[in-house]
Amino acid sequence: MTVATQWWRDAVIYQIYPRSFADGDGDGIGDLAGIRRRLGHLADLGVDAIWMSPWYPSPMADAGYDVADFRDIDPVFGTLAAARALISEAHAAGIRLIVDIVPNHVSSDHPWFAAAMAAPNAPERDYFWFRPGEAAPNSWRSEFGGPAWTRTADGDWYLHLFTPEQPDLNWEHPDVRAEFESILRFWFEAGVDGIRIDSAALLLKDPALPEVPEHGPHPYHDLDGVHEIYRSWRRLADGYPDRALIGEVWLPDAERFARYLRPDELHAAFNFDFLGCAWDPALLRACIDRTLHVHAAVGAPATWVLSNHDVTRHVTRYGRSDTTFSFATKREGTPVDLELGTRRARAAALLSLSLPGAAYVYQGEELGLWEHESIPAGLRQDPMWARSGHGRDGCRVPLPWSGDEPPFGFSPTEAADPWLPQPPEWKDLTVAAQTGDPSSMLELYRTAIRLRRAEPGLRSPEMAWLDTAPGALAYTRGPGFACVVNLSGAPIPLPDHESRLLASSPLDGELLPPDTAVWLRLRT
Ligand code: TEU
Repeated sequence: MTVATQWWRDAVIYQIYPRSFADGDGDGIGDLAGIRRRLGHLADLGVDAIWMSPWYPSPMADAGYDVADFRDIDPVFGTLAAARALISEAHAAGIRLIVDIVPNHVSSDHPWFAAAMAAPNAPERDYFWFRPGEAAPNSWRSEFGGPAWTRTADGDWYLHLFTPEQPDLNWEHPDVRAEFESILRFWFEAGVDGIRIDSAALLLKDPALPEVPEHGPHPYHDLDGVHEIYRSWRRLADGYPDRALIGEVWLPDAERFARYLRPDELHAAFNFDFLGCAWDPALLRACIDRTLHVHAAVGAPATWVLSNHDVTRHVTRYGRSDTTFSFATKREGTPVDLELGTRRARAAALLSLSLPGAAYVYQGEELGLWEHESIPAGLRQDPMWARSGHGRDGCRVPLPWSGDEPPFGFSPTEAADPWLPQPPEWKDLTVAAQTGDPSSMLELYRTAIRLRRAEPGLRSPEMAWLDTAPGALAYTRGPGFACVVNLSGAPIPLPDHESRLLASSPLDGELLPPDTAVWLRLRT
């Protein structure tokens, strides 16, 4: 893999949330042994790369996004030797591997924070945001709810934009910068193909620690100086062949978002604009245009993301009357039509897999899993739930592989219960139940990903809108391929075509029914 392919520009990248993919040792928690055993599923699906959510030693206050040691693997997941074996087995199967780096904060169990807490004058306090005072330095709020400051026994306060077990690092300190460059090198030398950068826009804080103003510059979100950090990471990544830096950048302003993708910064970033967009033809079209426009301006590939481990699964989102996503309005437990949501999710798969750029698949979306919204409060694990009453556990439920009842092949027989309960209804959504069923979500994804590689149009960087019925989206990719998505309430005619390649639901004669997408080969 030494040829420069810029593989990240059009890859299908599958997100593994390791706690919930497959359990190899029977403790009810997914692990590397489980992933290695199930690599065949990803090869059958045809994905180009895996993004591994954090697998490092962690007290798991935020499911591994609280990292105690960036150069090892948590024993619950396995060992560094198992991680190296997974990287080479994935490569042997033609699948690249991306690790998740969390630079905004570390675990309160990290040696730096332990040293900082050991004495009020410890030099390690400068690696974090410690401040003296009777009251907290300001009223910043944690992203998960509650104050962003916690007081130590000696009276100082420290900043944590997430849980108190995730103290924020001080990126003004040169040791912090040097440490993360060393961590990047460690993983690049271990052979990983890319880095997903957690909370990438949050790293720098205004040292004056002002209140968050209603208008005007934000004191910790998207500060201009953050770009210098990513420029230095890019210089580092460019020292290795074909490695990608992919940012988790949540920014409503598309122009500010694109700054992270300038030619000397990150290679790609997650498209949360698309993820949060309503199932609405005008809004989706505007989102796609905006995405392509801002990415083209900086020469970066677009990404298409429908779900991840933080957001309501899109089968559920698309089955509600309001189909948008935002953390503030999760609408957990409000009415949902899963049949409609599934139908739309199938169409959305053909949409996102046929737009120019890279497509991300969150584990379980290829099975059509929905958000598990009735997990009893006592079994919830997400700190966001404890702090705000909105939780992310419902999208993190262990995958169903086979069988008629939990744990659905997630764990070996005679194992502990899965760490989150699986809905019994998922017996119809297991990999085994869907395999070979041409009407299943899994076979739709398998076929679509295979065609994405095989159809010359889908490999073309070109995309052009086609005139179509109101309420529908239609576009060509290169001269020979078109996708039509009907988001209106009535069937619509298809454009002139040579053959039908794939449809998300059965067609009605020559008509495309509502909430259906079709891939067409055009006469050239
Ligand atoms: O999520 C980051 C995240 O949730 C923030 O970006 C936040 O929502 C945003 O700034 C709101 O404007 C990542 C991980 O994906 C998540 O699982 C972790 O809990 C979190 O970071 C902390 O590491």
